Amino acid sequence: MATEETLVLIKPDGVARGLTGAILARIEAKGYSLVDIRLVEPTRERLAQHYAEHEGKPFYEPLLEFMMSGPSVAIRLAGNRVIEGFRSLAGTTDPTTAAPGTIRGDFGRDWGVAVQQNLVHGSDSPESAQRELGIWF
Ligand code: YYY
Ligand code: MG
Repeated sequence: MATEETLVLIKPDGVARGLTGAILARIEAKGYSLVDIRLVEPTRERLAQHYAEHEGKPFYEPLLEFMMSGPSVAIRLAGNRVIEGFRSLAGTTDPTTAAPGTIRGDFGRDWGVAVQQNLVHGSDSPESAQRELGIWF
């Protein structure tokens, strides 16, 4: 068994829409362990570190503004192959086309909101997970 840790964020839209409990229920139902969890209102500096790979892209500024619009729930999550597994649970980036059964596919709105409002973040590799956990915890 390959136990790993990943960073999960329930983004400001998920918290504001009262979906924290529903999202946590899916994470727990899958059998993952909450190692640490906290409500965070991130600074621009923290977000710039977190989203460094996207600096300069057209969606970068709106993404940071959105991420500063309210608190997020940051989770240190552990489990067997949890990095890939949580990404699968989350669904693809754009909620409009994310598969039913995924967090983004089931809860993501496809009217009048940008792609950035896709409810959750999950680290995409072991290297990203280590880096991002260091930024948020
Ligand atoms: O890892 P994931 O969150 O699925 O997507 P990324 O490509 O890393 O992009 C990070 C974040 O940026 C995404 O969750 C929404 C936002 N975003 C966007 O607003 N518009 C895009 N065209 C691509 C990404
Ligand atoms: Mg990403």
